[in-house]
Amino acid sequence: MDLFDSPVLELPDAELDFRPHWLDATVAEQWLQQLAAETPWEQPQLLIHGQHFPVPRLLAWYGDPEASYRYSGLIHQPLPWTPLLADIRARVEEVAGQPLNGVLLNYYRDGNDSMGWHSDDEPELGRNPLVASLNLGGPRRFDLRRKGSGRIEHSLQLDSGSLLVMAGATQHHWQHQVAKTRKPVAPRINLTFRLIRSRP
Ligand SMILES: O=C(O)CCC(=O)C(=O)O
Ligand SMILES: [Mn+2]
Repeated sequence: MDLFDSPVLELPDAELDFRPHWLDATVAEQWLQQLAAETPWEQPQLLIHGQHFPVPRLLAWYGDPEASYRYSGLIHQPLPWTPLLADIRARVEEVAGQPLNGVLLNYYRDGNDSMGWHSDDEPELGRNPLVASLNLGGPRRFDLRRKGSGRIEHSLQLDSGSLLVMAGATQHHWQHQVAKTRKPVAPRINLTFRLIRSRP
């Protein structure tokens, strides 16, 4: 059966496949601990109106040698795949049904860490990017809004072990965010696997 034959989530102009219990909870916890400990986390500065602000989370970019990627305004060369990340990539590729040559790791240390509204529509991802997003650790809310609209149209709770695949025209029409929260939340690592088709 094709990945998107029976999407759980029906939003117009989007292709979303959400698998809340994709990964066993014990494995998710093991991967979280290992990735938190072995990743060379960075916190790049963003330049906004001439002022520097640290990105409100920690990041790392891994991938095949050709998969350089631009985020936070900077071009990042990929770190080489670790055995664990290579294993996770192989499993995620089976669901995605296509190769994925890079992964962005986002580490949300607590509810104060966040990711602002954006679409994953960088030119190097090609026309209709597939982004496969694996969640480990504390649950966070993932909001979706139409481009150009200020109203949240749909929210998902991304629990540990869940996998969200966005494909097709999703990034043309929709933006997503992970907002800050005052609720106490456990540390969370999100891995977004991508296919970089050309150099940025
Ligand atoms: O942390 C998340 O669930 C979202 C991550 C994301 O949107 C991204 O890396 O582009
Ligand atoms: Mn994104």
